[in-house]
Amino acid sequence: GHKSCILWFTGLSGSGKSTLANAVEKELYQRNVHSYVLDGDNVRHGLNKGLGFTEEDRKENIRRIGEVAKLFLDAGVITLTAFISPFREDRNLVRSLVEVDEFIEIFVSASIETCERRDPKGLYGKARAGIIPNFTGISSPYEEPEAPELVINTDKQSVEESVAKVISYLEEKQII
Ligand code: GGZ
Repeated sequence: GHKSCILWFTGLSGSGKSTLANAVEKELYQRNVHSYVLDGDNVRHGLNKGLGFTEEDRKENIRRIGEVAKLFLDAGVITLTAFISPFREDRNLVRSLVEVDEFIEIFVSASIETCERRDPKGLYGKARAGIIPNFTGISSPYEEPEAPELVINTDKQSVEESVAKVISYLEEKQII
C-alpha cells in the first residue's frame, strides 16, 4: 500500500511541469502506485472550459483544481497537478484544504530565457508580439514559491534526474 498526496507542480509555461508530472506518473504506475495527472489537457477543456487567463479566472481555475485534487486524495490516489498556478495565495489556499504532509509543492524552475527558447507552441512569440495578452512571465506575474517542498531546476537537470528526486522524496516521507 501507499499513502495519498497531492504533488503540486508549479512553474512557467515551458518549464517542464507536464513532462515531469507525466514521467513521475509513469514511474509510480510501474511501482503499482495509483496516481493521476491533472493538467490543462484534461481540465481546461472540460471542467474549467470557459475560464481564461485573467487573474480572476486563473484563481478560479486553481481553486477548482485544488478541490478536485482533494477528492482524488480522499479516493487514495496520488494526484499530480501541472498548472502554472502563478499566485502564491492560490497555491496556499489549496495547501490549506488538506493535511500538512499531504500537499507537496514542487517548484519547476527554469529561467524565462530557457522557457522562451523552448517555446514548443510558439506562445511566447505571440505574447511578445502582443497577440496573447496576460502571458505569464511576459505580461502577467509569476510568484515563485517561498518554501516549496522540492525545487527542480530543469535548466540543469534531466527528466530522469528530476523524476528520481521526486521519487526519493516520496520514499523518504514514506508515502510510497
Ligand atoms: C499563460 C497561457 C496563456 C497565458 C494560454 N498565460 O505551455 P502551455 O500553454 O501548454 O501552458 C500554458 C497553459 C497555462 O494554463 P494553466 O491552467 O496552467 O494556467 S494557470 O495556472 O495560470 O491558470 C499555455 C497556455 O495555457 N496559455 N494563454 N495568457 N499560459
